[in-house]
Amino acid sequence: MGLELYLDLHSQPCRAVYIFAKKNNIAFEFKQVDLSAGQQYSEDFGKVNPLRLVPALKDGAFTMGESVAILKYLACKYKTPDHWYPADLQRRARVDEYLAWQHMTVRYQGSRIFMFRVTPLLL
Ligand SMILES: N[C@@H](CCC(=O)N[C@@H](CS)C(=O)NCC(=O)O)C(=O)O
Repeated sequence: MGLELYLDLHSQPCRAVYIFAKKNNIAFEFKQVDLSAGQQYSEDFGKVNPLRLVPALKDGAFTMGESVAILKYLACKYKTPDHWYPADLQRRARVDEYLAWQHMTVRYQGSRIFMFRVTPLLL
């Protein structure tokens, strides 16, 4: 069984994983999880990510969630070009620093803008 990525492209961390895999020509099966239809609560998806969040990954019997951890897994497993996740400790630490920082800053604030400014326009 090959690599499967469980995604809903309305989700920012899903888009990050999707773009990274595509950009690096990583072959995967796209498993759509429609959050608006509540598919994250299906029994099958619960076996992939018990936290019921996307993105999630299945690689053979191995499953995991969390976009940042998935990105690092893909970078290491598929040996993507060095600039993505450098072998050099300090250059890698810079990437890790950004990945740790973005959760509560760019992503969090971006989600709030979407929730409070964009969503009302769609209602
Ligand atoms: N820290 C997680 C966040 C994952 C997350 O919050 N995913 C949202 C979509 S952006 C989700 O699956 N929500 C489903 C729900 O809340 O029911 C990551 O980076 O992967």
